[in-house]
Amino acid sequence: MSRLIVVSNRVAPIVEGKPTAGGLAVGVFDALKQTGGVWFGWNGDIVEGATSPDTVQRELRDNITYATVALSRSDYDQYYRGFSNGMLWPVFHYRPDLSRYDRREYAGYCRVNQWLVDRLKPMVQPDDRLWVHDYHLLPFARACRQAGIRNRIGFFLHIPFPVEPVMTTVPPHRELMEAMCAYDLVGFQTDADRRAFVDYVCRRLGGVRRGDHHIEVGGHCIRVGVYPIGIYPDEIQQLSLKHSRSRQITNLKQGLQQRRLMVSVDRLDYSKGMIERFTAFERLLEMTPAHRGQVTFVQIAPPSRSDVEQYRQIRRQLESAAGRINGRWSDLAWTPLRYINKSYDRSMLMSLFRASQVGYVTPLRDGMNLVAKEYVAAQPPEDPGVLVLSEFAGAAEELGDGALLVNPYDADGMAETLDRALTMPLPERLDRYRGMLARLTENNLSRWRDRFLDDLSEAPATAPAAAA
Ligand code: GDG
Repeated sequence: MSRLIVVSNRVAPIVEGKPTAGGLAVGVFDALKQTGGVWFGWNGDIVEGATSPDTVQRELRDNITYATVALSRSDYDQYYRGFSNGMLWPVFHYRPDLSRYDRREYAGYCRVNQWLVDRLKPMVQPDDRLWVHDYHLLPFARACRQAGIRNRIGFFLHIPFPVEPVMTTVPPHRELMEAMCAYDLVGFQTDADRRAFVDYVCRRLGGVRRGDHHIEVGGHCIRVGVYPIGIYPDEIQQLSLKHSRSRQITNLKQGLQQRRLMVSVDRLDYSKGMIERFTAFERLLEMTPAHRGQVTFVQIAPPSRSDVEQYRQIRRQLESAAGRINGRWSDLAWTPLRYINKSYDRSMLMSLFRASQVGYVTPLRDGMNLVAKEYVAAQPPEDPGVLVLSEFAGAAEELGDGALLVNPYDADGMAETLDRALTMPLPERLDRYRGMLARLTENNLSRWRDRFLDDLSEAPATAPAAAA
């Protein structure tokens, strides 16, 4: 089997047996462990100055070479904080109103992509396959081709891909899309994302569909596919048992005194719909007096990207909403909302999911949302909780039959659905849980990886002349 080179914005070496943070890291690690290879990207270090140091640090562990670079402050500001997170992230989550375009940042984004390719090039062998991840690296393949790298290169987008009228709010949209067409395989989380990409390429770049899976554009044939990222349900179930009898979970249960528990876990991000979620929880208390004093909602939201203004803003809004709701509804014996701004050990989170009656996962837009999948997998099989899930999460395509789907913009509708979730009888909960678990088991993380890599091996190879 040919060697695999994974490229992602951030590389964080994984130590087997230790709990890790999330889907991308686990999936990539697993793929690399099987095939051996290189994981290349930024190590998270920022050095003062205008230019990033050219040194590539290498570390071999578990058959994987972690090859990482540091970024200069100005590259970090332009490529990562500026264009990736200040422009692409909001637009791809359908929030152009929150985006901010700066030509210098875009130039920095392209420059860092090219610079990363130059650092990687000496490590690439003729048979290697390259698997590039996420919105930070849309022009990576084009830069590879310009540097003479002819290997098969696949790209997977972890976040949504916006429809054409939204995509076109990114000023250099055409250039970015042309650059994306240098990949041999482009993969998305959902069919809606795939369709949006294909529509743009066919309508604006003169692409022509070739069967169900290919588009021909500019003399190059790209394979396009849908690969919903998964989890390992058995592993989550094991993790969820680990802390079930720990002091923290026992104390939490005692403190609840038979009250029902609703849980949400999200990076603190405006795309996750936390304000709307708080509002709907308050509507529940207004509309259904029977729940007052009887339900506690725990929102865990570890801060993220706090050097981007929009993230500081959403944090202030959430603090104020949480204070207002608790001020209005708490009494001496009950605090309705516990809003916690810190991160927890992964197995603690899974035990918390297991201890709760409702998983409340309502992003305004999300590529997939692994929390929704983890919530289901962590449930006690004989007495599972209910998943309330936004119809705008990629996970709704797979879990729509078992979860209670909501529109996060409809506070009254969400409040009614919460009431239904909190009072759902056991047979219906069992039925929904079993259906969802079967789906998660079938579409697990290995399947995501294997389908992507199989399709990459079958994608039409880049012809040297056409690619330059
Ligand atoms: C992007 C896309 C797509 C959260 N808090 C803690 C913690 N987490 C873990 C969760 C989950 C992961 O982080 C978050 O994954 P999500 O999928 O929910 O969201 P994003 O971070 O936005 O991820 C998303 C994903 O990529 C994969 O393709 O699904 O749509 O936006 O695993 O459990 N983990 C620990 N402590 C925390 O406090 N240990």
